[in-house]
Amino acid sequence: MSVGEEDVNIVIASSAAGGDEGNGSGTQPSVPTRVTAAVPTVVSASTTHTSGPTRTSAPSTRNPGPTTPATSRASGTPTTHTSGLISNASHTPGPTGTSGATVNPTGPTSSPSNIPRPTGTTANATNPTVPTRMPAPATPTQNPPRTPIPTTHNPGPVRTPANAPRVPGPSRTPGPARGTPRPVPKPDTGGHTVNYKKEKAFPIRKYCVPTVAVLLVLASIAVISILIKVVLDNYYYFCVKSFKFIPLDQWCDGKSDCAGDEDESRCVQPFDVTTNSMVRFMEAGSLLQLYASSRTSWSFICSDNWDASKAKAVCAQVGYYSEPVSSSVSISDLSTSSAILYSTVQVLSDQRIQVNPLLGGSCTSGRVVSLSCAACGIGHKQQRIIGGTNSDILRYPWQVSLQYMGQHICGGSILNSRWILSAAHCFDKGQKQIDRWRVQYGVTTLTYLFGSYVDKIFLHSRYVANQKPNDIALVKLKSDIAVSTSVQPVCLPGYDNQIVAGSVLWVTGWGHTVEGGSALSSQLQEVTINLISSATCNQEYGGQILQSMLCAGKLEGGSDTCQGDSGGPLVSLGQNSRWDQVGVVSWGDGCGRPNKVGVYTNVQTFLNWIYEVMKQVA
Ligand code: 4AZ
Repeated sequence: MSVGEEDVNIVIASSAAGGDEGNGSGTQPSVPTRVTAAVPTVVSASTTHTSGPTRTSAPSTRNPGPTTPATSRASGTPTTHTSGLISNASHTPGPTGTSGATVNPTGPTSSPSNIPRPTGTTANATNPTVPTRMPAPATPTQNPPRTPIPTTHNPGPVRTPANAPRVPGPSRTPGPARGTPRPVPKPDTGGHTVNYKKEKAFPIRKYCVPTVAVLLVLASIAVISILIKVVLDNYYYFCVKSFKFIPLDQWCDGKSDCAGDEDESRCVQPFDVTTNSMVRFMEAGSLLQLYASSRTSWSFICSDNWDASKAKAVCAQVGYYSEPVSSSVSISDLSTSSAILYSTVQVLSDQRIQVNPLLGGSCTSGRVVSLSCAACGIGHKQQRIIGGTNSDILRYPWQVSLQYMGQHICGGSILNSRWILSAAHCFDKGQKQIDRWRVQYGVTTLTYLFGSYVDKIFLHSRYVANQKPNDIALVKLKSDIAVSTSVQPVCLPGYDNQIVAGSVLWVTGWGHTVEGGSALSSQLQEVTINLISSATCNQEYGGQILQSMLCAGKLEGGSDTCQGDSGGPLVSLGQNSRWDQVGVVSWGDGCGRPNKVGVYTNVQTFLNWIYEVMKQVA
């Protein structure tokens, strides 16, 4: 989207009864916990071990024996103990709040000094009943792994750390063998036994080398597989039934190359509509009108005997299957001057509807039906800041990104939980394979993960590739979209919706922000533009502007759509304060050039095609 200066405008969308394609609709609006570089809690009390327990707060049965150098991992300076925490120049204590006990590598030793434990540190070294020594999360190089010495001991002989040269003690009991359960610690009984466990060096050669080799082989296989898949995906299609590859350009080329037409079965296809919908909606009040063939005319539907089942049946006729909302409007409030006819509706056993003319035009209730087949057009707040270019999906929750093989190709809009409206030319460049398309919705910033799968894609049957007319497409999703604040359908305009030249319109997309640019916008953009009369537009475009197209932009240039915006919605604030999609981004001469405004598919002229496709393909 190319964006220039924007005006602040209020939308005035006028509505008047007028001729159209014979049908139409409008539906009612609707910390991460900062891993605080764990301030090392170093309690540097340099209490050397002395004989006899002096602590009362955590009665330890451990009577320190003669002090042994802290460990071989330490500097060799005497270990200093505090209440449960050992502080030592080379011993990096655990971070505050860490519950790993900081222990004296020489074994649990009570300290005579009652230095308070640092806040938040759960030190259990002082607890004689907790012999397991959990190494504090210190740097491994500083604190090599040590095997806990599970046995508690009382005034014992000189204790030697497990990984220091062992000095035979008078009554050393060997520690438990590797892998054997740790003995349940018993309270010290005053014995002098110290258990040691000798740590074996990890046999790096034995285990690491083969493991690394296996990992390398697996990684190589994965890389090669990915490469093969990428090559195949880009150049070949695999026919599952006939178990063969065909060149990619034969997939979805209109000719069968695989058994059972497999290569032609899941492709973008034209859809020819030959029937006329018998349902339409006025823009004002979303008043329902049905075509009574017996009278060969459209009539309002009298509220007499109207109920939810009738509302559902009527909405199914235009391809809407969610819960409709209906209300009634007094006939006296109708602002139409044409001869008004009233009918009632009957639902047939096959759920089709039958329109019954009311004899004499009488309607007992004096009210007619207003019907919304979807809670649509509930979008951005109307008191909006004009001029900003960065937008938010909450403002335009119907905006979607159509993606092919993980690339954003076009915009689109949500009509209901299954259907997306877009432009036919989005599927021009060989992007015909349905299974490679994804629809991304509910996002402000373009993302490519978890898009919805596509079931079918239909182009208007009179659209010709690389030509401008009938540039409209419908995408049917494989599963329902769940509506939320960031995912909402847009309304289709009423059959009689009229927007006059100068009306303010909004268009959104992730397209280029500079003509000829190479990058999409990662954040959804919006731009405010005005409806330009077809007469004015045709002067610039040499008569190419048809009734089925709309022109919108700024004649001075600067505010426009661009590559990547195609298929996206041009919306107006319609009557009933709901957002109607009046256009689909289609084409234009460059982006944002003066007197070369954007050209849009006129949605109103395709209401019948949209309704019939959604109804027939349901
Ligand atoms: C495009 O290439 C495109 N300025 C879309 C819109 C416009 C131009 C190009 C209108 O998809």
